[in-house]
Order: sequence, then structure tokens, then C-alpha cells
Amino acid sequence: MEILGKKILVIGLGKSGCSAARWLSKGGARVTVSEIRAENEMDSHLIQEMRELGVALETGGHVEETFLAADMIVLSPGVPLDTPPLRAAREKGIAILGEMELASRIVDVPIVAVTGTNGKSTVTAFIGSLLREAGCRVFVGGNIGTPLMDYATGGWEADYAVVEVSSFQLDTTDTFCPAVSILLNISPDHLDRYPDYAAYIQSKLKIFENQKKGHYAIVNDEDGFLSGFTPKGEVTLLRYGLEERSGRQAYMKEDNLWVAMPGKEGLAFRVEKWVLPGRHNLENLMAAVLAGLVLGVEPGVIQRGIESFRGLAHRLEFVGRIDGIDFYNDSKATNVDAAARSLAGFDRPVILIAGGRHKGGDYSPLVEAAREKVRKAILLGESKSLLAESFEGAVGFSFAESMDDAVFQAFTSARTDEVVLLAPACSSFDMFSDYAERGKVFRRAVERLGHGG
Ligand code: UMA
Repeated sequence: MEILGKKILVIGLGKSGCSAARWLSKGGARVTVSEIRAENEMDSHLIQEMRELGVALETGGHVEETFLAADMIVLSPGVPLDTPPLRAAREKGIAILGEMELASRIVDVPIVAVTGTNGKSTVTAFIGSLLREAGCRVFVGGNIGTPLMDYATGGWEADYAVVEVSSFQLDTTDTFCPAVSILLNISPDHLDRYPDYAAYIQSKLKIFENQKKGHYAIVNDEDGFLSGFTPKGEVTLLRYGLEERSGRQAYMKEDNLWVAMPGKEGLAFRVEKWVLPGRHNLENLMAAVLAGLVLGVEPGVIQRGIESFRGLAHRLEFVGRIDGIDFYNDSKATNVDAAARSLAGFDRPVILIAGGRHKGGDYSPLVEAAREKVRKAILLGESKSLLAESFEGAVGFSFAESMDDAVFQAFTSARTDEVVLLAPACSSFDMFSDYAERGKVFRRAVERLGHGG
């Protein structure tokens, strides 16, 4: 891609924007970064680094003339696509691409891409660990934390790039072409960004758009939408589901995970040591096992991986047991479906801590999942009144003022062998910088209980 001397505008100076600006400026482009935050709200070291790289900074808002003067615009994933300056640039025919698209044009190793409304970080991390155990060099990144541009900017040696891809990132792809694309599930999310659910689905399907013969599309046959989906072209489609059915290349039978891929018929994996709870985590496991097999990971390595993987922090993470009560941190359950799935993983009564920033959408699937299982809900954050309206008459609840307060109330409400679960069903931005901070605050509150308050 020709960037030398080009006027390139990067929107947003978060992780993705920084990484893109670094690579572009080192490659000889004339880079400007436009950032909505004021300079005094940003990391001064970063500002200094950008200045040293010769990057021009425009902070405290976006200026349309700067957009219109660019030869190309690189977008951070979190930037809305319909702002007036972007619309004007689009009308003028200026190329607009996302950080993931830019990175994928530079990366020269096969990309394994994982998307879905829920579970994508877990599957991304697990595939990365399987490949590492198989002796491959792997870059694991994307929405899970490290931008793919970081790989492109150098310093990494990898045989594969395994990336979690969000719909925000897929929105701004154009030529993105993973060798293996995995779509785990689709349910309503981010309805504050998309005009409707159909638009969100279309964004997710872009993960398959440029795949060719020799590439793999791995999809969840249990998912209402995906069970009827077939990618175009000559891509090899692999389907998985909980029960044995024709057309499925992985399924569960007699507590084993069976594979029916061509050349691997009759292969089975034991799953009794797979620690992640719930049927959805068996679905996630099947997706990762199929990916491992198509990437050439030996079955013995996969079996050992199944037995040793412990999951990710803040994703149904086991925090500890205090006075016979088990505490789980699923701060990453930032939408209704994820929180409902989280609850579905338990076969014991749960004290649920939920609430945060409302993201649009309806809480009734959470109420349904909670009706039989949740003995009490502790509600906090901006959405607590909305959640209370939904829970009224179905699940008992109380309000909390802080995470410490919520954990303490949950602990005093719980009985022996019950579960206290943080599964907020909302984003964290009303009280915390992100879901990880929310999870850490929860964990610290639990640890304090363990030390006697
Ligand atoms: N900004 C603007 N103008 C705007 C909006 C934002 O200038 O109109 C600025 C912000 O002030 C900020 C910067 O843009 O300085 C942030 O950019 P960003 O939101 O794209 O964040 P990054 O730091 O680049 O992180 C992104 C992903 N963030 C989002 O998609 C919102 C990270 O996913 C990802 O880990 C990272 O790239 C590396 O690939 C986070 C996320 O919340 C975890 N993802 C969503 C999710 O999982 O639900 C999609």
C-alpha cells in the first residue's frame, strides 16, 4: 500500500489510533490525528511521542476541513460512522478504512478471525494457546486488547495472527480476508450504534465476505440465524452444534466432543475437565477445536489444551469461595444475552449483581433466565431503575450504591453453596473506565470480604 507522502488522517488517539499513527508516520505518510478529547484529558507521554514522530495533532473536536483535506482516513473502531465530517469526506470520495482493515493489508501471515456477540475473547485466547502449544508462533490480538496494527508495526514474529474482531471493526473493512473466520453467535447488541438488528447482523457477516477457496468458515449451527447461513463462494463451511445432526462437523455425544470433518471422522475429545461452565462454553469449545484441527494442531495437543485452559479474567472467572458461597466475575457480560447465558451456566441458586450503562434493548430475556434461578438481584448503576421495572414481580431485588455495597449485600443475602455472580447486562462506563476495572473492583470487594471486611 502506497503511503509515502500521503496526507493521512487518523481519527481517535486510543490504542488503535496510536498504533496506526506510529506505522503511518514511520512509513513516510504526513499524518494528522484528530481526537475529540482535549489535550489535557490525554496521556501526556502519548502526545509527546506523537509530536516526536512528526504527527500533527488536532484535539478537542473534529474539524471538517481537516477531513476533507486528507487523501485517506483511518478510523478507530469506537468512532461513530455517521458524524457530519465523516459523511462529508465519504461524499467527496475520500478512502475511509478502519484500523483492522489497514492492519490486515500489511500483515502477511494467515489471519484467524473470531467474531460473535459473546464468547469471542475466550475462543480467540484458546485458539492462540492451542497454536502455541503446537509449537507455532502466534500473535493474539484485535478487540481482545492489542490492536492488529501493533503486529503490523513490527517487533513480532508470528506464523499466525489470531484476532478477535468486533462488529465495529468489521464495519470498516473492505478487503479483510481471514484464512479461518469464526462466527460464534448473534444476538441483539450495540443497538445504540446500529439503526437496527439487521444492520448489526450484516456487519458480523462481513467476516466471511472476502474469503476464497481453501479458506474456512466455522459457524454455530445452534444459533437461530446462523443455522440457515451459507457463505458464498467455495469456502469450506464447518458447522457445530450440541447434538449430532447431519451437516455438523462437531457435536456433543455421551459427554464427548465428536468431530466429523473429512479425514477426521470418529475423532473424539473428552471434556470433563473443561472448566468453563454452560452449554454456550461447549459451543465455544467446538468452534476452537475445529479451528485447531484445520490449522493442523494435533488431537493430543488439543486434548491437553481442553484440560488446562482456565478461561479469561472477567469472563465467568471464579474469584473465590467464602463461607461456602462461590463468587464469579463475569464483568464482560455487558449485554442482556451474555448475562442470561452466564446465568444459564449455573445449576444452583444465584445472587445476581447487575446494572450499569443502559445500551438500548430489552431486559426481558434476562428476567426469563433469572426467574427460576436468581434468588435475589442487587441492582446498581444508571440502569438500576430500568432493571427494577423489568424484574418487578418476577425476581426480588434491592439497590446498591457502589460495587462494595453490592458485594456486601449479595454476601449477606447468599446461603451456603449458592453463587454470587456479577453479570451486569450493561456496559461499565457509568461508574468505571471499562469492564476490566469493574471486574477488578468486584474482585477486590470479594477479597476484602474474605479478609473479614
Ligand atoms: N474518539 C474520537 N472521536 C469519536 C469517538 C472517539 O476522537 O467520535 C476517540 C476517543 O476519545 C478515544 C479514542 O477515540 O481517545 C478511542 O478509540 P476506540 O474507542 O476505538 O478505542 P481503542 O482504544 O482504539 O480500542 C479499540 C476497541 N474499542 C472499541 O471498539 C470501543 C477495543 O475494544 C480494542 O481492544 C482495541 O481497539 C484494540 O483492538 C474494547 C471494546 O469495548 C475492549 N470493544 C467493544 C466490545 O467489545 O463490545 C466493541
